[in-house]
Amino acid sequence: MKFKEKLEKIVSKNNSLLCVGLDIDKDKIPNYLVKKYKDPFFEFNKKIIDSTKDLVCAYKLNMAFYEALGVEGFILLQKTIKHIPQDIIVILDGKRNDIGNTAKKYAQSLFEIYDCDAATVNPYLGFDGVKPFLDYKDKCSFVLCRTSNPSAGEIQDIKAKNIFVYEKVAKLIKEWNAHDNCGAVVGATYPDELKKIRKILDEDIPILIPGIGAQGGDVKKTVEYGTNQDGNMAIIVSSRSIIYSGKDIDFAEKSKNAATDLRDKINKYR
Ligand code: OMP
Repeated sequence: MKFKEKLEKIVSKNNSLLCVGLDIDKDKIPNYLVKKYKDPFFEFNKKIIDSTKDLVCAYKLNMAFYEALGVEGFILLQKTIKHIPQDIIVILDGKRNDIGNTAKKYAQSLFEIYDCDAATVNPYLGFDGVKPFLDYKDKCSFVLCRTSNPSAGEIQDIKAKNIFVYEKVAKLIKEWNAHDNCGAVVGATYPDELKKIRKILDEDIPILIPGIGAQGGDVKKTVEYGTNQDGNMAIIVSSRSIIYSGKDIDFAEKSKNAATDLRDKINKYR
């Protein structure tokens, strides 16, 4: 099944644009898990997935948090992906890229070994670095367009030939979308830029929008500016504010409540 077909199905089934970020952090997971289980990280992810799977359209796993665990992290990544129900989108966030020959190996690892539905991709090297990802026509490559961090403007706000770098990237994403499998990453912390980027992109190009919750992005503006006219094609990410909302035995219940609140708030503005 093609990525966008899968996305539309799960958005409609769970009535949700919410993506929960499974950014596992050994300093933040409840202590009782570490004491009680042999594999506390998997227990954590499993419980979060089981309690939120009816509330999300996607899970995003940022590879940094897994790679920081060493070899065990790779096993955890695979086990976690296998535990996610088949009809929910899995996004692997590695912000990968390199020269074409190397990017091909990154794409192979993400899309074949881990078998994710989508990946985040860095556009800095231009098309030949992005093409190996786009060659996987059933998958989606979300290209960094306007990132959510405080220093984002240092490079992305440079104006060349009268347009900002992030606007140029948005135009390139349109060009790179020949197989209907390219998306944009735009931070919720930059609503004005999000509005401009949605206008540049076709109605049909999905935008992955992190920055809600811990980074303080505005939900109303994110939904109003980031979705298309039907209130779709935006995947709105929150990680820490959902998965670390509880510290004790009831952490999964607390995450479920936080995910429900955010899903409903997003739907209010769709
Ligand atoms: P929280 O701030 O905890 O909700 O996590 C946000 C997640 O989205 C992290 O995995 C970030 O690395 C990721 N992210 C951003 O925060 N900003 C960006 O501009 C891009 C990403 C991303 O590509 O997902």
